[in-house]
Amino acid sequence: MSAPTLRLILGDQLSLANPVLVNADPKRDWILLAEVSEEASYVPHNRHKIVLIFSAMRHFSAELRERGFKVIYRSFEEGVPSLYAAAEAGLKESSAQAVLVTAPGEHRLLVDMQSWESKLGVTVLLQEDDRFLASRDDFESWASGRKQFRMEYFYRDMRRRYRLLLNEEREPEGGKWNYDAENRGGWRAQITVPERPAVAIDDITREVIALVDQCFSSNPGDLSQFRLAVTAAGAQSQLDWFCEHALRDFGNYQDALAEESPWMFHGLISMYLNIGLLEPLAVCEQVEAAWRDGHCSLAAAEGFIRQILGWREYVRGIYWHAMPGYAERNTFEAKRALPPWFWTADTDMRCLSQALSQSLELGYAHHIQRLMVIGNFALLAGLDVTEVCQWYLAVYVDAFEWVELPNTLGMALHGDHGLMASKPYAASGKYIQRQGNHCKACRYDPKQTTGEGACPYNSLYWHFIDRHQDYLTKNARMGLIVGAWKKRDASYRKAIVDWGDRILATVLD
Ligand code: FAD
Ligand code: DLZ
Ligand code: SF4
Repeated sequence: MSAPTLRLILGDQLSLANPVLVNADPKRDWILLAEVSEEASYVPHNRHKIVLIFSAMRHFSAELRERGFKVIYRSFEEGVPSLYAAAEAGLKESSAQAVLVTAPGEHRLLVDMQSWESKLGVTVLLQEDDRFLASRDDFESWASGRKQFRMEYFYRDMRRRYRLLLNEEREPEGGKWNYDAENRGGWRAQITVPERPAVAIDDITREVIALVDQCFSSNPGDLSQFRLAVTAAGAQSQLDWFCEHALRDFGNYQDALAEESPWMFHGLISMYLNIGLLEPLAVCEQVEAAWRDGHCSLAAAEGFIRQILGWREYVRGIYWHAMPGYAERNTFEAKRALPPWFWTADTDMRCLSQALSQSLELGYAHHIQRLMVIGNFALLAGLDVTEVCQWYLAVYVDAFEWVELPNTLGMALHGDHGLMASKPYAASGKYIQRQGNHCKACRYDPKQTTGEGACPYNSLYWHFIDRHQDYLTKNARMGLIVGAWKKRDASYRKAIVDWGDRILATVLD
């Protein structure tokens, strides 16, 4: 029998398909999972995220033991400082001769792990994370020779490769690759948002909640509202519920904003995909089957599959393609300090206050809230790119840098000179008014641009266009807007820019 190996499983690698488990010999090898302070505190993670990860790790280790594996589990109370320290102690305890780990999803940890072999004095093997549908090499071959990356073309290749939503001629079902135009409905409370099913909280989760309450008391997150699944079976029930009750309306209201619901008809599955409780291809296949069985429209199924097969894989490709320099990019040299109310949601801007408060309390906001309410505000106000990215990494339960950074720095803040998205997602209050029903109850008026009571998004939008006109003119679509702006009377423009300055000096306190 060859020498035992120590197989380290990280808190976001909790699936039986994890490559380090595939060839593991339960009689010979040791599995290591560790709750460590370095991972739990490199940003002030939302408490929901820490509970989710610790509880899911504890459930997963119990499952591995039931399957006959020898598991070393370090709980947070033991005070292990880092994954390196856990591996070092784990080697002594197990007498293993090598460490095997699936490559982490964050660059900082990958760099750290690359130094382990020389420090530990044993072989440290980093396996490729094959839980994604495009490997890093796949993305590089797709990207090579292209001047511009556009998700749509990547997505079409992925549809062909995985034969999703294709007809017998291997053409897209319904004759179109993309039904985005049918996914942009606004919200006027036309229908009732279905009640989400409760998730049972067992003793393990209860214990973790008590621990996190005590040790992370100043982090965001209201744990009395904890409602996440912590096992693969629990995550699957959430997905089943979504396919039965919400997928049907996901398409129509994908881009909508609602006063009465934080999640509307969204899947609420990103955290499960990201930590290994759900598998992306199986999710896409289940959604395709729901469409084929008549449970939803093609537009709904295509819209949902596009997010997972397209966007999720694309952003991961961009991250590894462009790191480490990516995190330093800042197209607009945005440096204004993040206002303290990003951590309290205490602002009169109704749409923003609601998006911030649910992000802080629940660790969740849907895509349009992240992009067009919070991200758009940060873009227009020129908030510091690094601070904004750190905020996103901290507050969301599904946040890991490989997915958070391209979405925030690239898509929302356009900090990467358009590598990720063809134009900045900048919009005035008019867009938010069209997409939802927040404005009615807001103290600001989305129809006004200047003066007391004018919606701050409006003057800040034109302030952004004005201060970055040289850059924006080079973009075909933004160029038209800059052209129209420049044709306006100088005194008209000055009044709006002055009002924008005033907003920046007052609202951002
Ligand atoms: P649904 O709307 O139901 O979508 C289904 C699934 O598609 C999601 O679960 C997710 O896995 C995937 N998906 C959708 N859009 C994207 C996208 N742009 N990138 C990657 N996957 C996508 N997603 C994260 O998983 N972690 C993050 O840290 C994160 N940060 C974001 C930051 C910003 C500024 C923006 C604009 C988007 C961010 N997203 C992030 C993408 C997206 O907003 C979330 O995946 C989604 O809101 C999760 O909720 P859901 O499961 O209900 O998604
Ligand atoms: C996010 C997180 C947290 C809060 N805690 C742990 C932990 O204690 N142990 C662990 O193995 N992983 C944790 N994680 C997930 C890691 O931060 C994640 O694996 C890396 O960020 C790479 O994606
Ligand atoms: Fe948001 Fe402006 Fe509408 Fe208020 S008026 S909810 S700030 S878009």
